Amino acid sequence: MATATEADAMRRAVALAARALGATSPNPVVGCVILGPQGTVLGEGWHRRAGGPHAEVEALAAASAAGHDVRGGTAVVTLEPCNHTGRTGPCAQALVDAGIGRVVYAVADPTDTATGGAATLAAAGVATEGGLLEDEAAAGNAAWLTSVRRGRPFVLWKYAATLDGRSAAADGTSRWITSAASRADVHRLRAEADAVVVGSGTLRTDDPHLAARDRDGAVQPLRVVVDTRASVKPGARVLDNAAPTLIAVGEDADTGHLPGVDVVRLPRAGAGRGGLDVPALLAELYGRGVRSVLLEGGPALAGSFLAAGAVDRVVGYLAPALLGAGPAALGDAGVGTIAGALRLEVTDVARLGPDLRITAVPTAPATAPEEN
Ligand code: AOF
Ligand code: ZN
Repeated sequence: MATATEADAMRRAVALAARALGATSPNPVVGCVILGPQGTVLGEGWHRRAGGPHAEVEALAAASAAGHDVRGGTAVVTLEPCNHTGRTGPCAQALVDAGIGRVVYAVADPTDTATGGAATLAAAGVATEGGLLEDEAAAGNAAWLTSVRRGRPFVLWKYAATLDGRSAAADGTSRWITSAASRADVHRLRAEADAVVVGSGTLRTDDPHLAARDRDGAVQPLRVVVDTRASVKPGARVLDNAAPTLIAVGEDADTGHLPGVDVVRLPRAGAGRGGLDVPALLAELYGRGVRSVLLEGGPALAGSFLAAGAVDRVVGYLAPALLGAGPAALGDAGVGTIAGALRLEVTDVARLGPDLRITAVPTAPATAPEEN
């Protein structure tokens, strides 16, 4: 049974892990706290970058740099220590070699490559316990865990709308529906995502930049434009050097005006929908190491993702304003009748300045409606 001190250390480890959100893909975020036999903190660490040292190794190094003897201590870690030699050595063995006496972890490693650390530790005589604050730690790693389970990136659809659900006025103007506080929060979402995806309509009307505002250590997301006919203009802000950019176009699109731009050709969506095939887009992004996608718009693209069962979380920023006319936040999502409504469960409600931020997840696992 884990102690209260270990639970506190796990909460700390979850917070440490979160520091690297958006920076570790295709790897998870992981945090680790090493406790002495009396429960004092000897070292802390977190996984900062894919290919860099794992959290356990960072924490052991921090303890050693501080001159602490970790023998007989406890390692508290958000993910089961890995058992494999990948870009770095196996953490289970590193903990055994350091003389750690007990390991408490939150979430079992779900990958075939790295799993088995707990068994290795137990076989070496290390007391090992899994499942401490599993839900909190899993929530902190939701994008990575979802991507492992589904074999495609985790998708968060974000929109901003008035209380009557409109994202622009009748004349198309949309700046700024929500407050500065909400917009700052969106920059945090961008910094935490591996890729930010928009459609060509949004590009035309807003000419968005889509980079994350400078934040300590933030890795810029890949900016992705779904642009079936390659309508993006060479001077678009999204094509500057602030962050990498990928333009996804149809197989037959003319891209002669986009020399030097990273372009991928994808099949068209089936079943009478416009635009590109969403699963093909996600597969392309997954192949590029993207594990979390922030889908920013517009309404037609969001509808395509929802119709494809490819949205894992919805974050809506609702401004206390009414427009009464103008485009809705969401376009056709393949729902023809009330029985087909995509039902969500609200997981969080927050006030951001004058606005409301509502976070919700699909109640049934995200599958294409056709499959139901
Ligand atoms: C991490 N950081 O702190 C832990 C991980 O690519 P590699 O060789 O670094 O291995 C990545 C895998 O190792 C990862 O998918 C996960 O299963 C396991 N544990 N990974 O990146 C960490 N503890
Ligand atoms: Zn490891």
